[in-house]
Amino acid sequence: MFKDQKISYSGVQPSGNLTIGNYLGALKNFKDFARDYKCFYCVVDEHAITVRQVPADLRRRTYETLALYMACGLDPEKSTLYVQSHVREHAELAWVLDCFTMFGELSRMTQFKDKSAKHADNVNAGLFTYPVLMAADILLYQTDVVPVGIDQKQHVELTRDIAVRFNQLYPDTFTLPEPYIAKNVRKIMSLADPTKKMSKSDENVNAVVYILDDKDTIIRKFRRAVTDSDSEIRASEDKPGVSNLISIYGGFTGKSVEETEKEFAGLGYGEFKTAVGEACAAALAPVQQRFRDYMADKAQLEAQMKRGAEEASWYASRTLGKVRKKLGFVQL
Ligand code: ATP
Ligand code: LTN
Repeated sequence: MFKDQKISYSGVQPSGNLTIGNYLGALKNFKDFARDYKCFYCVVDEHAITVRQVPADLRRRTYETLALYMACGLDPEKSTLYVQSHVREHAELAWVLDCFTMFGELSRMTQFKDKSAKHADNVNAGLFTYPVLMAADILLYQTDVVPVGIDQKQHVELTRDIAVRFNQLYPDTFTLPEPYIAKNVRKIMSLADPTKKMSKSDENVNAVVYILDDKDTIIRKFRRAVTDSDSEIRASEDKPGVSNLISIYGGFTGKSVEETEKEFAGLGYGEFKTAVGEACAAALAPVQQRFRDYMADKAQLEAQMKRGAEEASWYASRTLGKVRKKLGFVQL
């Protein structure tokens, strides 16, 4: 589709207020690909409805997520920024790929296991086939690399398996994608329980730092973060609280674990937590300012959505056309 250009593709669900986990694990890295790759970044609203959403909130967050993409430095002139439900090919390819995905494979997905435990009253088929829709997102654009947090690596690997299976039957249909996981930042953990992922759908707002939190709130949340019983600022498996803060500090300042341990050697948790809060607030301030500017012009955001959807549809329809033909669907 793009002869000499590699493709980067990713998506974020408009299922809650975005967190610094989303920022450090995903959004912040998106723009690193913009120079050398053709980039597609999607607001995956169809994925979000696998758990119940309030329609007005879903709508507002869809605008906000698009505005955050731009506030994080993505230029809509260069990257294709769009909303998943505006491009019908996603749902259509997902159905086809459903027929090339095994029940056993989907049963092994840890996100399905976690989410079905969390939403035991609504274990719907969409929650189960969620990774197939994600595979459709990725494969429609002949993607080479998918920048995501480590929790999504399993889904990208499944996407690859589905693509290999399809290509074996119908050669040269899909490019095989690779996940790209940011180096220093693995998984950002909850500030209240550092053995649990920081998640935008966490009910405890103090466990989560949101990208749009103001400076005082950010510092207060970090000061309350759960740490460990001794007072040494050192990363290790038996110190998940401090290790998480070191990882967050590194994500915002670019400092390695060793540099951070050295910088805070001999100092107490109080000082370290304040420094993490300050570094986080300083890095997010310009993002928040740009976000407010973009949100102030809804018509412009809608124009952006429309343009993104038109661009994305053009590419998506080419891949889907190829798939339909290969499968033996009658072309009219
Ligand atoms: P939800 O709570 O609704 O499941 P989420 O917070 O996990 O949502 P997603 O929209 O599913 O967010 O994720 C968007 C991107 O952010 C994905 O690439 C995901 O891997 C990354 N991400 C989410 N949470 C974290 C985290 N705590 N640490 C690192 N990366 C994360
Ligand atoms: N499943 C991802 C969101 C997502 C995505 C994608 C990420 C949907 N489609 C395509 C990368 C590429 C999540 O839950 N974070």
